[in-house]
Amino acid sequence: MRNKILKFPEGFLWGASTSSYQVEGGISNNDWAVSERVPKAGLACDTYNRYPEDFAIAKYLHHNAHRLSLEWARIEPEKGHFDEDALYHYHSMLSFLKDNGFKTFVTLHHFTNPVWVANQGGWANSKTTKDFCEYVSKAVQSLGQLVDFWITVNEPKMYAGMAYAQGIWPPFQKGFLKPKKVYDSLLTAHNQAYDIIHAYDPEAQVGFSQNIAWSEAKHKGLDRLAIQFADWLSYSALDKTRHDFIGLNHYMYYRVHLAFSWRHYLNISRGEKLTERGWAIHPDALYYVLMKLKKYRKPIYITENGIADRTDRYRTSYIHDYLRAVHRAIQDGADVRGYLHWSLLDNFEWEDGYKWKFGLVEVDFKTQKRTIRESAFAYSHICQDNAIEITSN
Ligand code: GCO
Repeated sequence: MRNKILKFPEGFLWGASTSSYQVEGGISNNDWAVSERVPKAGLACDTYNRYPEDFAIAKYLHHNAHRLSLEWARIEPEKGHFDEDALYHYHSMLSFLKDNGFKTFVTLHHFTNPVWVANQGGWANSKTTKDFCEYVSKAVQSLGQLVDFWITVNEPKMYAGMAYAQGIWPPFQKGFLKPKKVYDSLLTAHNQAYDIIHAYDPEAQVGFSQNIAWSEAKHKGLDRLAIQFADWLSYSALDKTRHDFIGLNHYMYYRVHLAFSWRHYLNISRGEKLTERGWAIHPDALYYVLMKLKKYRKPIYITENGIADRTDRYRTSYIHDYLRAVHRAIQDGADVRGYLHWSLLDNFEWEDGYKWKFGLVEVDFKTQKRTIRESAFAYSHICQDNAIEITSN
């Protein structure tokens, strides 16, 4: 047995991903914070105040890129009223990252909306797209010089599904046609934001993050049709948008089997290793998705990939195995230029509150103490070496 080093391309970006409501704390005026039907993030990781500590940890762990999101509700607490203090605060956060040599990925919409947006009907109201664009203009003018990569919207498909089809996220609607309308509005908003950002800086790098799973049919026929439909939802969005890069969030592998009871229409194959969250661990899935994304001839950044693993028993091998799939995809022609692990810190996991532990760094939510997990050190070596080491026979 020998050890083999698999090098990543020169300049590959390594880091972690976060989002404002999940880590910042102290946000009281978005649609999640005012709802009684979902858990509240409360103080979260208090990253809004503790960012120097958190970013210093990321630097210590040899990350050279970081993804965060701006909270629209902080920047524009009332329609047309922009909070200069909030913009100044984000300016300080991003300057801190830039001064420490990080490439910055900044998301403009990561699932949450200001209360005033929710009150006017959220993304089901076409006016919201125009309002979003005004917020984008302001953000770009104030922060543009500190941003290397703009991610306009995070997982538009997921957001439309959870908020307007499954009714699990605000505004808790279970519509049939609305989800598609909301999805399309988010993609329109993306395209308009793309133009706004490019008018400000023609060289800007703008994309959005799409969650794409890899699914296999248990049987031909209906199972395969279901997959084709799901894939069409994911990939057609890339056909009808303008983007300088593709942001890929990848977690899922499904073995699809349509059953008669529609509540259990989807089955994940047994025998798979599942994470605590119940998601299948299947690194080849990432390889196959990357192979499908090749045809767009755009740089690809993995803007999320990670595992809920409270005990940290599986995270190191998870990262290693998924990166091996990424490396193989690069060898086979996929233009992957960066990997941002979800997430830097344990954080607020939406409808499940603080149940899942996705962090490279453990957070004690009572004391706000950070403890770097073993897997974070293993990942740190990869970041530093720009390579993974494998054992081969
Ligand atoms: C998503 C989001 C993140 C989640 C992560 C883990 O994919 O839902 O972008 O906000 O926290 O995926 O569940």
